[in-house]
Amino acid sequence: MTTDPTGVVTLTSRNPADPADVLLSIPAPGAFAVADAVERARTAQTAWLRGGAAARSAALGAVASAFDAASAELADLAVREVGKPVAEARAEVARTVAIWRYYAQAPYEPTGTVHETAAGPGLLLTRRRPHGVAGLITPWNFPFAIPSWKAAPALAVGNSVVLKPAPEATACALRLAEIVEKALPEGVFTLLPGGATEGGALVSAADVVSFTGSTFVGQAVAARATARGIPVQAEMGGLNAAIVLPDADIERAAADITAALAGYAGQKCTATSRVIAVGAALDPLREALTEALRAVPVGDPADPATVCGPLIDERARDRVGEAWQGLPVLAGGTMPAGPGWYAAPTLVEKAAADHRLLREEVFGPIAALLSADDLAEAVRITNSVPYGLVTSVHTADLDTALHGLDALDTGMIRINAPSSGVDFHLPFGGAKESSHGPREQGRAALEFYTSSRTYTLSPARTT
Ligand code: UN1
Repeated sequence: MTTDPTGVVTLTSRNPADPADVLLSIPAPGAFAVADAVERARTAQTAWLRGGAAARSAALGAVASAFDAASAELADLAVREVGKPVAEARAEVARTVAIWRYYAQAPYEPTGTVHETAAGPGLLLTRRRPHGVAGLITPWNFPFAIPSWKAAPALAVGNSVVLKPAPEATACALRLAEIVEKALPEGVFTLLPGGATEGGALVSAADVVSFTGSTFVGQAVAARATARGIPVQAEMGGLNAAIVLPDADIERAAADITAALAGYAGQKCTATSRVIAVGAALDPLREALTEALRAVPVGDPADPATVCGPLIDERARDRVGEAWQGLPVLAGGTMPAGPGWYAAPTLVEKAAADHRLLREEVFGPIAALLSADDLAEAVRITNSVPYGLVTSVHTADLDTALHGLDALDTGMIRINAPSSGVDFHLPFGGAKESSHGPREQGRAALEFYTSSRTYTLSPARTT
């Protein structure tokens, strides 16, 4: 984003693998446009809700089919605009189709409960109702899936939606909006591209807010929405650990960790950035992980073999380079030549507990190898950071999985699986600075986008 001397803000989106390739350059619409869009969305919402469950279900199903039909083209657009390796981009579009299909059934879900009165004749009911206009603020790293897993449940239960995507993913968002708008009545879904100004205006006008992005911005969004008294959820950073026990299949653990560290250049809040080897796991894991990371195909995201593509921009690439300074590098520690902002998947060791790498999210393909004497110490290390999103644990012991991890302060635990790549039909979220407010995804999202109303029904005549 750039601002000219007259104050006009321009949104520019570039190909991270070839920064000379500009996808678009458009003026930001400004705060008034957001307020207008929310007003129009509020008018459209009433008819959308009254239109009934069948109409909403059919519309969401039509969105799913349209995404399916456009999947190859959408994956190529994500490759070009946000540098997602094409294999992952295709998987993201497939996930997007499944998300819309899943929520297309949600309008038929029960919306409440029936209760006996405490005393006397009558009936007590609860019924969940939509909030009105859902304001969604989404990041660039899942340009189709994240807007979809927020918009689809919001729409299913009868809200209208105004979406403000990250500037880096504006072209993907415009294409997504084209698909979604076509299947819905006018004004029910509106895309408003923009930056902080538009995002702030949306939080000031919407009836419910869902945000995914940095902790810094997410906390400001949560504070502003809370001050207005509207429901808000914010999915923010992670500093996720992989705990490897000596009984684990070390080769398999190394493969899972490599996928979670290097896939899409570590640009996921669920990526692994700390690897904690317990006891005798340290030496074989160091060897297996170093070898696996050195073998990761790095390069052009359009190549189907690529696992680790470019970082989103130069600043993001440089942040990775700064993170390994002064530490022994086991794998990576280089910046392959461009065009494009590349950093090789990197593993470092001997980072002191207060090292930046162990305090702040780098959002790149880098992790620190740490060691613990036993599982209890590994859990303490895992919990020692301000974040608590997801932990992967690699072990053959079911008791460890079911009983040994109770003290972990993370919202998601994945046994013998990479920390990234979560399922959309279950609640998603974490502890501490990773998440604010209720969980998103799955059925939890249907609750978040509604509030419960209690009805007391007493008979008109008591005879
Ligand atoms: C995943 O790991 O499949 O922004 C999803 C993010 C997360 C989503 C991760 N909210 O990276």
